[in-house]
Amino acid sequence: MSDATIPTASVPPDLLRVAPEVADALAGGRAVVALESTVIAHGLPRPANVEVALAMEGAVRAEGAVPATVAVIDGRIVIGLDAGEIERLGNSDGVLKASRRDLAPALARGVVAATTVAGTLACAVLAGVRFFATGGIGGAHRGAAHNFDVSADLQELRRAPVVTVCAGAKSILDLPLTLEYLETQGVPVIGYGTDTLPAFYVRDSGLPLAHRADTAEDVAAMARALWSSGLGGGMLLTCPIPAEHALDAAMVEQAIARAVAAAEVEGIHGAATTPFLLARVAEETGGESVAANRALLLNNVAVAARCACAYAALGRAEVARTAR
Ligand code: PSU
Ligand code: MN
Repeated sequence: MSDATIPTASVPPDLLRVAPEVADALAGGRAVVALESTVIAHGLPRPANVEVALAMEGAVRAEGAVPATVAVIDGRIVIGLDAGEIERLGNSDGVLKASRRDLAPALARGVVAATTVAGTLACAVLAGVRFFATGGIGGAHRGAAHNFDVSADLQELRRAPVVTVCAGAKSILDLPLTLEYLETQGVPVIGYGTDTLPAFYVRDSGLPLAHRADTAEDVAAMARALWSSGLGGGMLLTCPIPAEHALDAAMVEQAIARAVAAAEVEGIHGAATTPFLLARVAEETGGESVAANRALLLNNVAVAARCACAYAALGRAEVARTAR
């Protein structure tokens, strides 16, 4: 497979550290799954955040892949945090939320920063990681047609040659507009065992998707087609929350409507918008939303790990073929 990874050797070690286990797996063509850290620092309440982050790593390992949680630690991109670093991110106050635009300043200033979907993708590419799991992506916010609030996640999904696995997006966003934007950018959006876009706590947004995949092997074949053909870029795999953990759609919609109204009253905008809305929705829905969030994250990381393993197996088959 013509799957050249960008050599990390070209990045000075004071800017990038790849955990030895992750580097070994990548060098050996084995499955690695990147995990983001904004969900730890800004997306989930304490103490669930650290527990869930460690459980996600365990779930990746249980499927035979190597987890690589990504963040900026003291001015250095780290691909594969250790448990102490995950606890530090989860329990420190004032951790920066780093999208792509924030990475270089965070590195230069030597700070600790949690990476968003966009930030994590940008960093994962430096190490050659091809699979990434998260909960919900950022997207076009309600009112985006007027306020231009479209997450940099959508640009990075186009740019990074990575399969991102998520549970769709919360309807704190304008989901139809988010899908339009991804279509314009040419990002394949794939339903995993579904024909419609999942909406995070809710299995079905009612919005049809152009493509679906039913197995990890299906996804691996699409990833190979995307990258080995030279088409390039990323792919978004959307997995519905497991049915037993899904929340009532009307209850979620009411909570989100109240959160969006509160953001307007309080004049929240820019990078603060998503963390504000997430915290309000969590308050409004109580512990139920945290349990649902945990369940969908664990489901997504397991799916991502199975897809990464299937893709690694394709690579081994190709090597065996060409060696014959
Ligand atoms: N949506 C969620 N949970 C999250 C996020 C979004 O349901 O934790 C986080 C992700 O890290 C995502 C980021 O990349 O918020 C998007 O922020 P912004 O809209 O400012 O780009
Ligand atoms: Mn924004």
